[in-house]
Amino acid sequence: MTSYPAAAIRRLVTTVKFMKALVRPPGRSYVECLSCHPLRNSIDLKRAQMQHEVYRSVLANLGLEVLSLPQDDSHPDACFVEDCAVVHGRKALITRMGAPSRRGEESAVESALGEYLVTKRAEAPATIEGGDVVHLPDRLICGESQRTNAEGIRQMGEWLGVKVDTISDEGMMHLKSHVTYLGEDTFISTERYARHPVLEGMGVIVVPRREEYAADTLAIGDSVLMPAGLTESQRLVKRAGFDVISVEVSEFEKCDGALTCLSILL
Ligand code: CIR
Repeated sequence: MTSYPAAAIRRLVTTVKFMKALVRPPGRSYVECLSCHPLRNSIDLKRAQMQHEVYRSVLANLGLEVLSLPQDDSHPDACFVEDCAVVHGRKALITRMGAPSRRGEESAVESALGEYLVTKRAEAPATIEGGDVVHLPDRLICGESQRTNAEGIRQMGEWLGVKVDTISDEGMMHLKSHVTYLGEDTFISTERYARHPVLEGMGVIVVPRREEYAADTLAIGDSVLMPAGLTESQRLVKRAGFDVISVEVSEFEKCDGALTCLSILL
């Protein structure tokens, strides 16, 4: 009989194992994306496309099969595929996005995911976006936010058959801009939710106030993708025992997007 070290077994139950990543490069209209970022008028499309190419190769180097949808020039925000679906196990909820201009992005995502998963669409009056959903192996934490309402959260929990905890705050756009899960029973969070009851009993790395953008991380196995330049937060995550991969996402930050937004893991 093979015996596995305790640390390896622990890692298996505290992280979600992904095989594939669905992505979509930014299209020609990307500079018209929804954004409140002060630098939104300086978005460089070529640079965004290059940064996306590097992102895809990082995922491939981590062993994921990268499924790339054709760009969608009719939806400026379409590269932020995460918002189009929530995957848990072998099921996906195709979302009804809270931002009306983004509705329609989900159709190509639905067809692609339908090859591998059983899908169902969220129905009005639900609104829900994947950027609000933090994935743990045995539960989800969902933001009730500017983009996701209580009915969206209810439909998601019912279809995916998983426990959902909620963080409600109408002042937030997406929960994952504030909290993400690293694995190993550890979150990374801005101060805003670091002491929220749904994180209780778990480790929480709190990012410094000037590095709040570092709270949106993408954990794949033992590796954690983090935005380049936020060195203090990267140091905290390394010190907690994770391998950090630093990724340039300046042109996505200018569209209020971040690392998780650019893929759906399945
Ligand atoms: C939006 O406002 O919808 C896009 N400009 C950014 C979406 C970012 N998505 C995410 O955080 N999951």
